[in-house]
Amino acid sequence: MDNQFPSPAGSAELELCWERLARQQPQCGFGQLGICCRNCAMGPCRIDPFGEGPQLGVCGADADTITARNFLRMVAVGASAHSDHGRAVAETLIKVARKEAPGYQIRDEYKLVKLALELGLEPKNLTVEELALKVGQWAQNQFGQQEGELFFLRRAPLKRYDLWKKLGIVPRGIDREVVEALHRTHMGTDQEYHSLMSQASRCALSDGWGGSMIATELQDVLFGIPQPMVSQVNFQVLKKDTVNIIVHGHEPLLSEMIVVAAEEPDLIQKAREKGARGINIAGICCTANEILMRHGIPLMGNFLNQETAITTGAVDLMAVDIQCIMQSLPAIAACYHTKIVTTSDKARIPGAVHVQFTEETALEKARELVRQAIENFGQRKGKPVDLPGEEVDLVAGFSHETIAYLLGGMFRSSYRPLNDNIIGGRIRGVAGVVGCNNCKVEHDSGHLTVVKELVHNDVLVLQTGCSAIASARAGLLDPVKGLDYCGQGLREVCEAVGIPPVLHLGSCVDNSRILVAAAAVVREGGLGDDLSDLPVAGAAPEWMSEKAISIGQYFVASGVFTVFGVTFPVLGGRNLTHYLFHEVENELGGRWAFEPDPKKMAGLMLAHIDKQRKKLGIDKARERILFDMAMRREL
Ligand code: NFS
Ligand code: SF4
Repeated sequence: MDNQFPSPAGSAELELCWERLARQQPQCGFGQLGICCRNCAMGPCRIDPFGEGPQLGVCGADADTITARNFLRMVAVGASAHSDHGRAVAETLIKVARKEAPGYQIRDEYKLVKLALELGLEPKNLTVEELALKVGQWAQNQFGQQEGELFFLRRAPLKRYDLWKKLGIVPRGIDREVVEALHRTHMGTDQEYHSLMSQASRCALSDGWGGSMIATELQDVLFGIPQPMVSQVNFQVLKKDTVNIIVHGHEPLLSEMIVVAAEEPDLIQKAREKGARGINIAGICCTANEILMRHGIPLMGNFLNQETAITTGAVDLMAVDIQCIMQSLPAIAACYHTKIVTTSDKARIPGAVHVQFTEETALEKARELVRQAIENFGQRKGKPVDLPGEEVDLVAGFSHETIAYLLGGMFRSSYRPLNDNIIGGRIRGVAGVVGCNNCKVEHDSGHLTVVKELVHNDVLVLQTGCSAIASARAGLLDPVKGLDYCGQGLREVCEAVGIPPVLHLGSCVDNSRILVAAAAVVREGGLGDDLSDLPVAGAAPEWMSEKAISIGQYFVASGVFTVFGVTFPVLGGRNLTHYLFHEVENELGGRWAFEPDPKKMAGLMLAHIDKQRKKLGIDKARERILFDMAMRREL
């Protein structure tokens, strides 16, 4: 029997996800194609992809039904993860309004009032707390709403909204759509893949235009709309002579408080007494993105760095909250001095210390964690620390609001200049490149190939999640160095505005910012009257999470051409695959594609963008611009 737990540092037996992946080989082909079902006890059933063995499960379900049900379940899980995060933010806002959450405050009254007005609330005669309470309760009700439709859907262009209505996929309430998705996938319920996919759209829309959008909006109210700021990324953001705390996971609720606690003079003093120069915080995954966007806290890395961060030997404490946290962390940390602390009662890990976080005690708990880290710093003495690579500068903190402001200026903040540059051809189109790392792909290589190829071809790239961290590490978020990768047209625009060619919009729930920005571009005019008219495309080159599938589905249902790499979970259902890759475009205007080669992936996105430009009648403008440049060069 092989050793299941890594042995002390430096030993060849320390296993990380790549070794565990190797041990899993060969992985199940049925699972990869999505054609196994264990939804009832007459199974598990599997369909023979070669057509020789069984083509039906015991209940008679065929390959399309089985893959469609599995896909819908992925959407439901992804949507619930994002949305439960949104719910937690709404609950916090309510507690802040009731003064039950000391430590928190409403940082952005402007956004609160703007949101309240949009909701039709009357802010006059109300205190900030009273208004926050109303907005928080409104948000909470969006989750449990039984009838009607989610409010933020009306942020979409009218044509899109009408299409959703016509197709009957307007989400009623966030929780309701997730529950219905699970119900439909129960044995013997929905057994028609089109029907299952329409629920996939409805459930995914309740994520993108519902739970995720609520998370983003209310986090902006509580913690402030992100503003562009400079920060750093890589192993080197951990310091040999400071207490190093890593925050990892997704919600900013706890990490915001850790940031506050780490700046308190008495705790800094305590750290100094222990011989440290100070207290240093760095992030991993989306929690990292949240506090980067609002405080400039440096990024340690993305999903595939969570284990290697520990193996640097420099981490005194890693506080995790929810989602994308590997169960291996405590065992790896046991080989070092690192302490792993879980903080959410939704996410416990054997071997980790648990410090229960609540909004009421958040600041206190954050201080406790910082104290534990300081205490643990002493254990690091004399042990080797290895911080490879070098620090890379980045600019992050873009939001729908700041993009409009940067482009249009303080007094006439607008998307007009962006639209004009797209119409005029300097910017060929806009792409959202998002999502995870997957240890089946060389770390970050998928993201970087796609992003570099796009900016080289004058496509402005918007990013979130682990994908944004990948680009940060490669210098693409540097407004000066990033320009080296740009085509001439994009370069001119970025230089004029002073932005990098790759804009970091935040965590994965902040993909909702991309939806809002895209709707604003449509509203600005000149590029069609629906999201599906825009010269835009989406991609997740290294996806692994069910959340990514939910995001992909709401992009497609919002009219966006969306390409995923690595693998695609329904390939064993031939009709379903054909539907998602082709036919669905006739209904939704967007469609899925699968392309594991990142260079080809970028090619597909560019081809789609060019097709859209042609349909809009703006393909000639670009030719003219390029011709001009060639002529200029000749001169
Ligand atoms: Ni998104 Fe963020 Fe990263 Fe993937 Fe996980 S951290 S919410 S799921 S792995 S991008
Ligand atoms: Fe097999 Fe049907 Fe049961 Fe799935 S639901 S395990 S296909 S019998």
